[in-house]
Amino acid sequence: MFVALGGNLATAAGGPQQTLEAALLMMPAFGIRVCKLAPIYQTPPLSIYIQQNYVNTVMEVEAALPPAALLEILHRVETLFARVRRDRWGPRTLDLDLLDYRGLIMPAVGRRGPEAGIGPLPLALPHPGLAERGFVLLPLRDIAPGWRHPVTGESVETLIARLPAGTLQGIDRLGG
Ligand code: A4P
Ligand code: MG
Repeated sequence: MFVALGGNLATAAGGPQQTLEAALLMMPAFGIRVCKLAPIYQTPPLSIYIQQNYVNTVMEVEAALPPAALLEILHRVETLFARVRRDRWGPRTLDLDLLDYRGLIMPAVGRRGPEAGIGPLPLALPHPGLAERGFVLLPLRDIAPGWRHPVTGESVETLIARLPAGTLQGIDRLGG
């Protein structure tokens, strides 16, 4: 199971990188075991809104929870870090997306992206935006180079190679 972490606003824990690190430390208390963690990347915002750079990473987790319960817990952790849903794709303190739950396929219904409004959307797996996002695919490849998209069977390497030119520009691995 893979979870993407991202954020671009400060919290009581500190800047976005400190927030991600604090959220990671909290996982075991929620029954989520972090098996692998990719390096943290600084990434330019993908959005219709002008906003600060993000930090992004991906973790591999194990949890004895069905997918909806796992996502609910991830949302609870987001709330602990003062996540406020104001605009879809708007700035946020912490975003935890369930990328892949043991290859399970739950097709996305309804509209996605900024046009979708901020109301809740039904769980979709794998995460619908995954294949288009350099800031997800690069850290995913770091910890799971053999990963394949559950629907298309394409490797993470193939998906990265297919990203439109310029998508990876400005995505930098942070030291430490
Ligand atoms: N939802 C359904 N399936 C899932 C899933 N597999 N994982 C629901 C997570 N959530 C899922 O999510 C929207 C709704 O989708 C929720 O009801 C959730 O239960 P959200 O977190 O409330 O809203 P969002 O994150 O603003 O929207 P969305 O469409 O999930 O956007 P993304 O894909 O999270 O993109 N630029 C950079 N550089 N780095 C980023 O991390 N993130 C975004 C948001 C935009 N630009 C970015 C980044
Ligand atoms: Mg999200």
